[in-house]
Amino acid sequence: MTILIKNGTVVSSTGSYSADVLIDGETIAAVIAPGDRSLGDLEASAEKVIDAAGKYVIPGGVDVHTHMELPFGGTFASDTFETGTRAAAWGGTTTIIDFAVQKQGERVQDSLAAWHAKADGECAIDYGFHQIIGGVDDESLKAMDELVAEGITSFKLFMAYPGVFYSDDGQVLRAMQTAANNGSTIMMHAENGIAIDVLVQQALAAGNTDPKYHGLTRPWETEAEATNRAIMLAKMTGTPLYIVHMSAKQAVKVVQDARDEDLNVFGETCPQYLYLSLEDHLSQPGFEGAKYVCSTPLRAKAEHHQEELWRYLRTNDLSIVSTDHCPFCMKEQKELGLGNFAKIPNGIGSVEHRMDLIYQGVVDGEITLERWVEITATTPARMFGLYPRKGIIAPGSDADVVVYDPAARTEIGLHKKHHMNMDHAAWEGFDIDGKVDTVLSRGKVVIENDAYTGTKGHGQFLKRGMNQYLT
Ligand code: DUC
Ligand code: ZN
Ligand code: ZN
Repeated sequence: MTILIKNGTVVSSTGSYSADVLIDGETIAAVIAPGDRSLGDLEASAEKVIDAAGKYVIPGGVDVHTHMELPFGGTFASDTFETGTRAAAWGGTTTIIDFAVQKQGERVQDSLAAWHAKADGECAIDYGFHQIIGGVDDESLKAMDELVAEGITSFKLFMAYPGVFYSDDGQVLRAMQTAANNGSTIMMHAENGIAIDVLVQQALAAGNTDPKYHGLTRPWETEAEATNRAIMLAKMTGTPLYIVHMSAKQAVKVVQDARDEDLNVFGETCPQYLYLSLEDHLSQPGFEGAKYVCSTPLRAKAEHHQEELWRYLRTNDLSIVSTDHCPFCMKEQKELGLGNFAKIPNGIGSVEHRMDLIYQGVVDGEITLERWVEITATTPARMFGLYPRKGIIAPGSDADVVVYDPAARTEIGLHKKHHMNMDHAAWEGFDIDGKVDTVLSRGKVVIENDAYTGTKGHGQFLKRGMNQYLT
């Protein structure tokens, strides 16, 4: 099918310009200047014409941090690959990278096969995998080399969650040495889990069981310390290091210092850390704060982390905004932690809202239009070996395209209106100046006229190349 998107403003990470976009089958065939004499013929021959007058035409969002069906705390994240990728499409995200999870004693290859079994044939949009290594040993290290050949080029380790996903410093070092050798990127959940566990036990012993104590027992020092330790270990090995879901300004300062030393260290943050806080959300009365339990935790508004995170997005010390989408229902899931905050499953659902929430940063003057595209699509694609197939509107790239209407509004909060498999909305009350109008995934219209027109199984598995930012 040929589709012409005409009269729009194409936005890339480097500039915005008036152009028409011609799609032939699954890829972009041409980006055409207005007034080009061939346009009339192309319009006449296109099987479908989308008028994007007054709207932005951007590459589909690339969310490199999601957890569909993640096993956590005795339950599973409530979105399946089917429901989660459909919700992503509604929000203008056309690629996700999810995390396959290997636990101690399990073969890495088996865990990857289990993730393929969950996702293959289910997704509305394209998807790839990172691999979590929860049990670093000789066998799993060897498997890392094998996975690189299968297009899994990034591995996540945890300095938190002792007894579950945790790796000690020696294990981290060995995994980093392996990554340095095979060219892959280490992703790090940087929190000092050993110290956190002591604070958690002390809080519970003192009778402090409410959700807000989740945040109070994970102070910013635990994030900054682990971030520094991860960077030092990475420096010893020469591996590229990507710190996930950063929320503390002091931790990002450590990343900034490493980047100023020309180290291949990269920082990611998420919408929840840019908008939600310990005081206004995690400390809500009763058990309401459970909706906002995630790790790293929401930080104190009074300490001005949010303003600093936006600033670090401008200076590129934070390079990417992903979601860490990890939804749990209140009923029977978050409720597992009634009377004990440590048992509340960690995670917030946002995969549908990321593009809108970060566009609000453009409206608010925090970032430029081009930076919005860069941190939500272009850089994620380059960081994780998908560029220029994803992350840009250019001839030859996949026709993953979003027509975004800056004149419309999105009431993202209402839980009956969103499409994630949750019984509540963590973003209740958030209204955005902008709206996803039309979404194409590899040339197929998946969202149009406020309706989902995609299909389960359209999304393909993406074998990824290497990080393209390495010096
Ligand atoms: N943090 C979360 O909030 N959820 C899943 C795992 C994690 O690291
Ligand atoms: Zn994490
Ligand atoms: Zn995560």
